[in-house]
Amino acid sequence: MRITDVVVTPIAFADPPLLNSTGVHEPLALRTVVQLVVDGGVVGLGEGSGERDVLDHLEAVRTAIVGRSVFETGLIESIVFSKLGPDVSAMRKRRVFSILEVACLDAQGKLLGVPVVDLLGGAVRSWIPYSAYLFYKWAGHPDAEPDEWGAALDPAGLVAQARRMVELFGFGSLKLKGGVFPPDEEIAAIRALADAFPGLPLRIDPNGAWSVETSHRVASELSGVLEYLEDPVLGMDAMAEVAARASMPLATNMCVVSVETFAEAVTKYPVGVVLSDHHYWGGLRHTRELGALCDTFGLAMSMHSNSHLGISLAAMTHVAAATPNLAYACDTHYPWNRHDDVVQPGVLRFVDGAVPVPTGPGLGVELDPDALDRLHRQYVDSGRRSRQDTVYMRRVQPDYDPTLPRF
Ligand code: GKR
Ligand code: MG
Repeated sequence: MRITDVVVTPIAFADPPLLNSTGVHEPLALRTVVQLVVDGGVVGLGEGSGERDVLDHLEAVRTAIVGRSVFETGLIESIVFSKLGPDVSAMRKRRVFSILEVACLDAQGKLLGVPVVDLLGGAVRSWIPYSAYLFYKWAGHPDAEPDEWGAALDPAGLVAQARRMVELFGFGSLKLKGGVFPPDEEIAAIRALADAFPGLPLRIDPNGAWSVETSHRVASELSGVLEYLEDPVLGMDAMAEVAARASMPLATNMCVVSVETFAEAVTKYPVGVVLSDHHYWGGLRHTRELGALCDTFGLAMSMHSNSHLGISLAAMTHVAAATPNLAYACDTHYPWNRHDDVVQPGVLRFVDGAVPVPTGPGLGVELDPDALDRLHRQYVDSGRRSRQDTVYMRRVQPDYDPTLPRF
């Protein structure tokens, strides 16, 4: 059960031109895959951000982790925290540790012959509902053919995108990434979705693109239409001001993002729903603990996502299965990136918008070494080392200003 090697592989995979409040997704998204090699031949898998600093930090802790047992996740966490030193923030350390923790839990499950969810306290549900993650988008990347999804730049385009998402994956709730067009256009889009999909819960997330005043107005116009309103404004105080007058709960993955900010949240109550994300809450066990904290303080839980592949989807599914109050349908970008996955097809599938909790040992997914190689070569050849939505947007619209709030 000793770790004999930590293999870190940065990858780049195809991503459509999805618009958000800071620009647009580039043709390639970056991720890191970690293979934790254990003596006896078991390999634990982890996936996380592909940003340069994460790779550097993994490299910095790699040799200190070799030789430890995969069951010593507490010790590995303290190694990561002490090795990375005081100049690296706790949040950045948690991002690094989470990749290693998932790989350790995958290896533990494989050694014991049990699924990861059993190492987190066992499954309270066996299927995890996800929501359709709708984006305004261009038909294709500049200078490229239109992609399989086509354009979605107005209410009709978003309704068509939602229909395809629901047809392909059966989603039972819809989330719109907003903060792209003036709020009245986005209100019209939500209304069009409500008309086209009566009864389906709806959410909008402008990632802090609105002022407090605009948020009050949108919240009042969409009263009775939204399941929750996610991050309309930036900052805990502004969120609390909007929350005080909104009829629907506010939700966040931007102002309650750590134990430190959680403490502030329970005095200011900026949100009713915390979006967990094991990638930055420090792994699956800390996410499970966040569930207990939310329960204690009367907050509901949902789950945040960023562009990701199947190792992360498996990890998200296991932790959601083990967290009783993670009851809202989780976010996932997976439908946008699924063609380039690094795991073998079959285990991860959507039926009626839900993913069955894998039952095989560990995460229950298997690496596809050819896909990993191909995506790693793509990473090397692309020369891309960080996500730059604003820079990419400026190639098309040179005067694009990402300053928030915009509306
Ligand atoms: O993929 O453009 C995107 C999203 O805006 C993502 O970066 C956010 O982190 O999905 C996320 C969110 O809920 O804020
Ligand atoms: Mg969000």
